[in-house]
Amino acid sequence: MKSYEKSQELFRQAERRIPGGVDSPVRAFKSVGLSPIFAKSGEGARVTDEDGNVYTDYICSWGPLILGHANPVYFDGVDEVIRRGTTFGLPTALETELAQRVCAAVPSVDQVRFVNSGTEAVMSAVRLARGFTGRDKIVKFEGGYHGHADAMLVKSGSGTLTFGEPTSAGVPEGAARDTLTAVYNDADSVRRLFEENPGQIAAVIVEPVAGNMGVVPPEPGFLASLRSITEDSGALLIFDEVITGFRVGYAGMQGLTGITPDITTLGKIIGGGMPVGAFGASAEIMKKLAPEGPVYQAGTLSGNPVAMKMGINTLDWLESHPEVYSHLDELGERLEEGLNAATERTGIPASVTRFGGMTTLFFTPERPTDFDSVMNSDTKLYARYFTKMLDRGFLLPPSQYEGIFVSDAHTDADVDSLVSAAEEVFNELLAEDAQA
Ligand code: HOZ
Repeated sequence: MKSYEKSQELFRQAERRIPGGVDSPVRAFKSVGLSPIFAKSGEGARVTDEDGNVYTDYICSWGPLILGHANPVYFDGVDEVIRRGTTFGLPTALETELAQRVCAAVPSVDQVRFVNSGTEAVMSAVRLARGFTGRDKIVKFEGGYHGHADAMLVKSGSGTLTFGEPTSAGVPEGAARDTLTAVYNDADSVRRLFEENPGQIAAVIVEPVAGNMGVVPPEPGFLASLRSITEDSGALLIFDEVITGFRVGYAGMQGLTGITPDITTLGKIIGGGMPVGAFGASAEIMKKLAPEGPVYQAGTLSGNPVAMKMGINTLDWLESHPEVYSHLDELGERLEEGLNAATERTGIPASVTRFGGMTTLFFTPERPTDFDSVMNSDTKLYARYFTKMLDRGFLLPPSQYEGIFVSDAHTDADVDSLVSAAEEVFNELLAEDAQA
């Protein structure tokens, strides 16, 4: 058994001054019945905690670290940027440099504005959609998570789902009233909302690969239906590509599918591990934003030079190394096949979902396709699995409702050892249950 003593002491100290001891709820490890490990350092695919335990990391900061931890690529020239000054409250050339790269890569984006997080990106994109269309209602999907702005915390995923509050306390009725929810992978449920609310829906917002109720890929035709439903009714389609942007391919999910949304939100990878978000669209839509147009949006640290530089470094590497994407896909496929085989051999009631390098092992025999089927998962079994895997040196998401992320620093051998540890753990869990 590993010792987690130092992490536990740090957590006790943190709890005194930080609510729940953490700055983002999922990392509290509460849903897996543990206290969190405190990270000390990361290198490539490994994280070392404060007790000196080393793990192969399958959280990867929930997506930004596509090149692994502390890859020198992120840091090239960053020292110099820091020494010149970290924030000015004035534009810098680096913002335009990153904007040029994003606009060249992402089909729907002629212009982009940088913010500090995915939450901010979505909050601003929704306001922009409302300002552009003159309509108030927004359609989102059950189990879809788009950050923690009031209007998005309705039947949402990620931590809200993990802790059983998909519609958060503190969201005023007024803010939630204009948020309609549909069923992921069910275009008819969206059509019905448009029929019931004619001329009132400003936008449909969707994670083109759901990544915050566990990974749930879109069924064939689903995203295309959203495109035609929104087009037919004068509403905008927003792809929340905070996770999928520059991850499933250099042009994101819209590049892979050829389905072009009206507005795209981005984050994570475009900051190379620094806090960044962005939203972009056609020039026609973006000109509605202040100072050109009437939709207000601002931020003191937006377009921060250090974050811009790290984002530029990351995108430059990805653009010139397209093999990163095939590598992630191969790792994901190997993981999916390995876990499926282990599941079959042991008879553990589990199923695997995957898109590219994003995977979830759901403890339900039927592969989930939407929120309701995700909710069939045995979260207690997941918690036991998580604990045993952590002890074997595998850092998995501390919640059933999150995705496993691999990076370019992961290897086939990493994936194979995860799979064989998982099979060992499946057998242990089944043996324990047979004895109980
Ligand atoms: N699912 C979240 C990121 N998309 C997890 C982040 C967190 O809550 O810490």
